[in-house]
Amino acid sequence: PHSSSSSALQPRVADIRRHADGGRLEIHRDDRTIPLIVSDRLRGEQRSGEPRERRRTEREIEGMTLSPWAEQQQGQLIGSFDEKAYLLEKQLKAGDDPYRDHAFNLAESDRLGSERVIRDTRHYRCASVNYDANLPPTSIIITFNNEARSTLLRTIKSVLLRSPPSLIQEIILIDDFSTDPEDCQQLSQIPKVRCLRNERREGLIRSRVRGADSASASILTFLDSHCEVNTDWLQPMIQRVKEDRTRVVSPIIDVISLDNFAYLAASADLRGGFDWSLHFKWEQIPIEQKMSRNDPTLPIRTPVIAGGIFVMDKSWFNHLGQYDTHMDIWGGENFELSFRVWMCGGSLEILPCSRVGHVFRKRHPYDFPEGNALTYIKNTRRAAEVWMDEYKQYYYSARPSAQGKAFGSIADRLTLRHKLNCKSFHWYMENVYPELRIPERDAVSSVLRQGGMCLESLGSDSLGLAECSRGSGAMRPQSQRWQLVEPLLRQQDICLAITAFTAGSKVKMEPCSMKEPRQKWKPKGPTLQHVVSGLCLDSQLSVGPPAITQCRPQLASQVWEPQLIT
Ligand code: LR7
Ligand code: MN
Repeated sequence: PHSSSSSALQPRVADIRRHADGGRLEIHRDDRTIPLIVSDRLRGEQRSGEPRERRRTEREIEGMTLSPWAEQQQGQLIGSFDEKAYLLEKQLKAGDDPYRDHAFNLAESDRLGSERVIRDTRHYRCASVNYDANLPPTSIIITFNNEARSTLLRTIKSVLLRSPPSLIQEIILIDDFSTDPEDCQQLSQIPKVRCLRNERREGLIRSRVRGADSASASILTFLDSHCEVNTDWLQPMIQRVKEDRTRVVSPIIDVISLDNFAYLAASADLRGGFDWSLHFKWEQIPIEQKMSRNDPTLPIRTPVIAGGIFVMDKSWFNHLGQYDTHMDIWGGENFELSFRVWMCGGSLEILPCSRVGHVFRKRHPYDFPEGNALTYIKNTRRAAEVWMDEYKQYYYSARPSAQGKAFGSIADRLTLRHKLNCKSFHWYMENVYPELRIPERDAVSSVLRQGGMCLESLGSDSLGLAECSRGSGAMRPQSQRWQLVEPLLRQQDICLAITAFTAGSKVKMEPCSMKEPRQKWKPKGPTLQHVVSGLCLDSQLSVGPPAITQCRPQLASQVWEPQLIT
């Protein structure tokens, strides 16, 4: 039922697999933007340490999720707001594709109503953790662009119903120039809810900054517009931030099915990670940390946060420079914030006793004025240029198309980094994310020798043979260092490519792409064969520049001897 347009985080494979031991049901997707799900039916078995009488029945679970405040204050919480009228004003018409406008099943969301019982997905030991009685209140900030009325309302009501009222100072909605201003306006009839509408589309980053600037509480809580908070979600986060304002904390993000809106428990031992293309993914916490975790209620350190759902002290948010407001629409701001928090003296944690559900989608239902890919590149490029120091080269080799794309001025952000006296990305790699592998260390470099001569790149277009340099190790000039990472013959992020598929065609260097057939090589005996044309790399020493010709391994000009650089 989904349209085929894809998001930057579009999952490519989703396959559901039951573990051999029958213990767990997990969804594996190769991009891992949706957390692993622990099947409800089998959760009891996983809690074998729990005494029998501690296991809750469904009825008890229901009793717990409808909090005491909800029961006492049902009326006051919503005030004069006419929920039924609000939802009825916008209904799917018979025959409409329920996925079209929001990339989730709107019919199912509408059918559910604004309040429902959800399973308390926390570890049972969370129920007996104590929090300070006098925790400070928070301003909830929700930005949205054309969110469905039923999901937006459910987000707000879950906050009002499942949080101690004294902790909710206000709920600030930022309507990011949605088509219908009434969506937001009408909701401000609900007590504590305020609505700010952007005069033009700003994107979630500038919208959140606007919300934060107008917040009156000293603690900020950010939520996406299609969430459902779970039992006691707020206290653990406010407690940690109250104890130390430099902590930036997130809940475990549970999964709300985009098809049937089932609320599914996410695995409790995941943290946020990424690859060099700055693609977010959930990953298992490192095994040593997992083994030393004997209290499942303790925080989990995370290298990055998913981005949408977190709590942060307002003065710390401002001190650290809020967000990079030159980032547009969606994407990348979670890396920028995460690097900044860690490198400038703070920390990021996931709190397992806090759970918030989120509808994970497969595509963006809204448009990107500059296009989805360009926007993601602009935003991540800004994050890489400001924060990643020399490690940004790995970003560019993983995302060659980012080179040469506009990203605006970063002078202000560099000044900020300097002023805050932040640590280096090298420090971040060593202390926060040592598990992230560095590509260069994995690919060994070698020279490609022909007698005393070596293959050399001379600028982007021309290649040639030159006397092999005497320098050793790091002193060896870059122009003679090659990494044979099949099928690519790389020099960092540029790769050897043929210019045409016919014999006699010259070779050149260009940005690497695993998908480019002109860049595919394989060693064949002493020669280097271009995979698709079947022709071999020939130095053509006396005839002209290096080219591809008919393979003849007995020809000295086709024999390449890789020699490791040590
Ligand atoms: O132009 C826009 N203006 C907006 O106000 C575009 C979006 N938005 C709103 C939108 O209505 C929603 O409330 O911004 C919020 C996030 O947009 P989504 O829900 O389309 O994004 P997502 O859930 O795919 O995005 C995750 O990554 C984003 C990177 O920029 C943001 O950080 C999101 O907040 C973040 N969501 C989460 O972290 C929830 C868990 C998902 C994961 C992983
Ligand atoms: Mn979202």
